[in-house]
This record gives sequence, structure tokens and C-alpha cells, in this order.
Amino acid sequence: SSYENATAVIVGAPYDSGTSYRSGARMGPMALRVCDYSEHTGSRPHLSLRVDPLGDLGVVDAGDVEMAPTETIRSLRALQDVVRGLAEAGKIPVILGGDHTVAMADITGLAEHYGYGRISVIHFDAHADTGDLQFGSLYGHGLPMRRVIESGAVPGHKFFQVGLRGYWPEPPELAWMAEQGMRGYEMAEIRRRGLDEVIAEVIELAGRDTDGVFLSVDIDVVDPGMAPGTGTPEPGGLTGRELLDAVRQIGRDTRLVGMEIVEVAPPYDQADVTAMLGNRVVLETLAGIARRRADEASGTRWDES
Ligand code: 4U7
Ligand code: MN
Ligand code: MN
Ligand code: MN
Repeated sequence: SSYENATAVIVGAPYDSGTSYRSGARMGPMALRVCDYSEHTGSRPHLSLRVDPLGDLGVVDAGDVEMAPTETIRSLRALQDVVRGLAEAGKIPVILGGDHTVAMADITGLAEHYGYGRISVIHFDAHADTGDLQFGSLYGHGLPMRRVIESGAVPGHKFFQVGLRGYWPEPPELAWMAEQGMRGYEMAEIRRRGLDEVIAEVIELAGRDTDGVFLSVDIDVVDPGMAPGTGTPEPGGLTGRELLDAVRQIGRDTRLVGMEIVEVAPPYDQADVTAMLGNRVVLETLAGIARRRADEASGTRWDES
């Protein structure tokens, strides 16, 4: 196929579930694309890549999966099949959401290939997304992580959540999370210990006893001052720069088998800085992977500090 030489394959998941207070994430894939990561995925160096371009890391865009908010099960199933197919072909799927509901499909699709219980998840988000029901539904952007844990796709102790803050989750949800052995890093802990130290710990823990790491980035992990284009903004988040450094480090120092960037809702950001940041999140993660591969090929380690 035309993906033969590609390491990473971009897939759009234009879905929002109706469980958001403010919808619009279905327009995320288009917005993330027009900010044009593709222009920079060739051999041409780009300033945001600090040290190196993507080198020979092949990236292709497979377009959007057909999804509709009124067809939840069928839509998630279609995405799940695409993700599993890419994993089977040895590719790294890069999913452009969509709201966070799509995580169910992304993670389940990967687990179907790598094995239930075999992958870890590093999850950047203001929210834990471990709710039980939303408006009576099992599917929605506030509960995908509970669903994948319940299904056995990823055990709770292989979940590492970074950037949590605000008044959610509620106490019963917190108790459930603790029972599952989930590890959450709240913004207060990050500020106290420093992000570098926290990310180093997450990389170490997520790399234990695993066949691959999935990176889930909900753009609302970033402060709404820098990323206003999202349905559920929450003050007190990471800076854009911090997120870019973190994902690059994760791309470099874990065995990434897939990633998603979700909850980019263009209608709430006329300046499009949120989509641009989301675009750079993809780019920096891929640059981290490219650097890891270059280091492995040369038997050395490029010092970025
Ligand atoms: B996201 C919330 F009420 N808990 O259920 C809800 F605070 O994918 C937020 O992380 C859910 O953006 C946030 O709607 C879901 C709310
Ligand atoms: Mn989320
Ligand atoms: Mn969120
Ligand atoms: Mn959100």
C-alpha cells in the first residue's frame, strides 16, 4: 500500500458525542490539519523541532474515518477497526479527535493487537475521564478511561494521568480510581516537584512490564489562556511549552504504539492557536520518536539539554 514506508499514520476521528457542554470537537481534525504539520514532516528542518527534523520517519495521512455523533457504536467500531488494522501492519496510528470518547476505540483497537493488559497509557488531561454514566449513556467524553479499564483493555495500574485539576472527579469516582490502582499527577504535585521530574517518573513506571505505550493528549490539559479552543476549559493548566517538551520526551523514551490528540474544538478559538498547539503536539511527539530511532541506529544518545 501507499503506507508501506510510513512509520506513523494520521487518522481523523471527527466525532463529538453530545455529552460535552459545548460541542465542536468534530471539527478538530480539519483544524489540526490546516495548521499544516504535513509541511514539516519531510526532511525540511523546522524551528519548533529544536534539535532535528523528523529525518526519515515516514508519516502519511489516511484521512478521516466516517463517524457521526448519532451513530456512536457504529462510529467507534469503525475507528477501532482502523486503529487495530494499522497496529497489525506495524504502524503507529496518530488519531486526530474528536472528543475524548474516541479514546475507547483507539485504546481498544491497540489492545486487540498488542494484547489485553499489555499496553500502558500516559494521559494528559485536566480531567480523569473515569465517570460512570453521562446523561445515562455509557459512551461520552467524560468516561472513556473507565470503560477501557472495565473491559480489561488496560488495567488501572497501567494508567498515568498528568495535569488533573478542578473539582472533578467526584469522591466516589476517586475511590474507584484508587481501587483500580490508577496513578494521577495533579497540577499541584507537578508545580511542587517540577514537570521534568514527574515526566521522568511517568516514563519509568509506564515502561515497566509493557509491550507499548499509548499517549492520550486532551488539549484541555493546557491552560485555557493558551488553549481556549476546547469544550471544557479548566484554569490552572500546563503551558504549551511544557506540554511540547513532555510529549517529545515521551516519544523519545517510551515505546509508543499510538497517540491521540483530542478535544480541540475550533469554534471557541477564532485565532486557532489551540489547533496550532495540537498540531505541534503531534509534531514534537513524532520528533521524539525520530530521535529515538536515530539514536538506536547510531548507537549513541543525542543530548538535548
Ligand atoms: B474531557 C465533566 F462535568 N466531568 O462529565 C463532565 F466537569 O474529555 C467534564 O476530559 C468531563 O474533556 C471532561 O462533563 C471530559 C464535567
Ligand atoms: Mn478528556
Ligand atoms: Mn479534559
Ligand atoms: Mn474537554
